[in-house]
Amino acid sequence: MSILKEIARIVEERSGIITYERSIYRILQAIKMTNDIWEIVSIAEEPLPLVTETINVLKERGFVKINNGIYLTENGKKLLQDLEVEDLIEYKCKTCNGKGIDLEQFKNLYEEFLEIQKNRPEPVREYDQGYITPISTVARVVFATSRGDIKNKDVIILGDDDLVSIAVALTNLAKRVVVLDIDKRLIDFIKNVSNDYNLDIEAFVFDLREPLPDEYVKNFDTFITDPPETLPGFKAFISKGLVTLKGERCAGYFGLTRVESSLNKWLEFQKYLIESNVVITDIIKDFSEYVNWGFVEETKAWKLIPYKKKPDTYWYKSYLFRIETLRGYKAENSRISDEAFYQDVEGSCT
Ligand code: N4P
Repeated sequence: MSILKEIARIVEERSGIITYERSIYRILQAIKMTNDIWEIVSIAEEPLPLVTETINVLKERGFVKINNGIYLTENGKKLLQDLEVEDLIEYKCKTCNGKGIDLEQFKNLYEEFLEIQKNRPEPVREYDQGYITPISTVARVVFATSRGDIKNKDVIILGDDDLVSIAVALTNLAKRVVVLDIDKRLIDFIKNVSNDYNLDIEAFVFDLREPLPDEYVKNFDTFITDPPETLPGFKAFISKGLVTLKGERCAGYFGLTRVESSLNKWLEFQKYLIESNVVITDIIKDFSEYVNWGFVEETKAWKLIPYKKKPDTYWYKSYLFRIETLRGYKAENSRISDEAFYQDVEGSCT
């Protein structure tokens, strides 16, 4: 059996996550490029528990050693040579940082948003919060604008530690901006900003596991959200998003990571969209970068990493998805049980 296959089998057995030879290969590529565990997870694009388990096996076999970083041993270097492991170079556009949009015309909006968000509530573990950088929030809104989903539209944001509602309102383009979040601190913050800047944002405390009240049903053109990445969490947020939409050819936006979701889980998410008669129109890699959250030492990720050091780069990123409803699409407005809502075997950041 090839060494990649052998390691993949052991990692799959121990982690409970489907592991491919390519998963192991990608982790070796990442180790070749950096010694930092968080960067390795980011480059490898495999779930963090799969990456840390792979590093355990590589260590047991004498391919790596841990010394406040991950280092290849002589045997490890030889393994990489034998497998002809190559660097992964991204050739990303330096102007837009891969987001694919030009923010030039939105400089003032960005400056204003940057100022406003300075005393925002910090993320809490209870709700698996973790917000994206201000530039990512503004880019999300500009991207949605470029797709025709903001101007003269009724827009709803489901869960908003990213403060997307504020950025949408600052464009002055939307007809209506509504935001729902479980966290009263966020709703109070958004309401205060809305009053101070005359933004007319309608903000309410709401737990998205509950069925949506009538006033939110079939009343919006566009929804924007960033779901927890368990199947129940994803379904709760996306189904509620779909429920808010007026009808056919309305749009939804959400983010998905590779840190907390394998491609097999992505497939489950995509199956759910297909079953709902909803189509994906856009996927943009690493569109959103997350500001490192204060409670990292309380997370499963912290327990799993082979040496304890806080991240010092934006290593946790999400792909931006845009979806559209098609004829006969289905949207369920049911109560979701809170079993495994925030974390499954692949998750680790809460
Ligand atoms: C997780 C953040 N707990 C980071 C640390 N997740 C939700 C945050 C909403 N902004 C990210 C989920 C991405 N789909």
